[in-house]
Amino acid sequence: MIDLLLATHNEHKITEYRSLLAGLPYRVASLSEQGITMKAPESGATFEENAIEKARIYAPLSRLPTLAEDSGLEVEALGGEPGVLSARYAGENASDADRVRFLLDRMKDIPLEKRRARFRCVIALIWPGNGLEVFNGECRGVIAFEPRGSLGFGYDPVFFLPEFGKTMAEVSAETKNQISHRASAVRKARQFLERRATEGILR
Ligand code: ITT
Repeated sequence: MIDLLLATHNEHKITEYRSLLAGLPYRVASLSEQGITMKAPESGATFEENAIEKARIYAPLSRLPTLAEDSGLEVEALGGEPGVLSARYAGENASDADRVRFLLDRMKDIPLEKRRARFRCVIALIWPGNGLEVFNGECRGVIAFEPRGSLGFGYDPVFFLPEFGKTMAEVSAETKNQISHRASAVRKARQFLERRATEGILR
């Protein structure tokens, strides 16, 4: 098994990645296990810039192969907001519930047919001294008028999935890990991760 730093301070992301990376020859190490407490500034204008920034900051601190990600929600009728500001949309110390309420308030006059949205996830992978790879995933849905469900995290309770007739917070973790933006990005990264593991073992 090869150690892979999962460079996030978000416990929910860690739980999801542990499932999504299962079956690959990696042992997931968290920032807290590595004693890394610093928080990347996330100064980029895009998910990709932020994911790369996080990977470039955390990889040298750990000296491990590093997976960083930036993710968030884009609402069509809000011109792509909250986007890269998803985690900070309702202020720095707001809770998930505060962010959901803030979003619903901003969207209170927007009719159902204009509530299309997507979750996006960009993964940046760095192998120390060995370049950078980026993988994108997305998941499409509709912003509900009220929160429903208690699974998942973040904006899941208002992210309605028409094909399931449920919000992302009402489908099981297993289902979320098949259809989410994160699952889609990991699926694309899988081959690369497998190849790198084989090269590492042969070296
Ligand atoms: P790290 O930077 O340490 O990874 P973070 O929570 O700050 O943790 P981001 O900057 O990538 O992560 O912000 C992502 C935000 O987007 C997250 O806090 C949620 O509000 C939202 N989000 C991302 N993925 C989500 C998901 O699967 N379900 C619901 N909301 C999600």
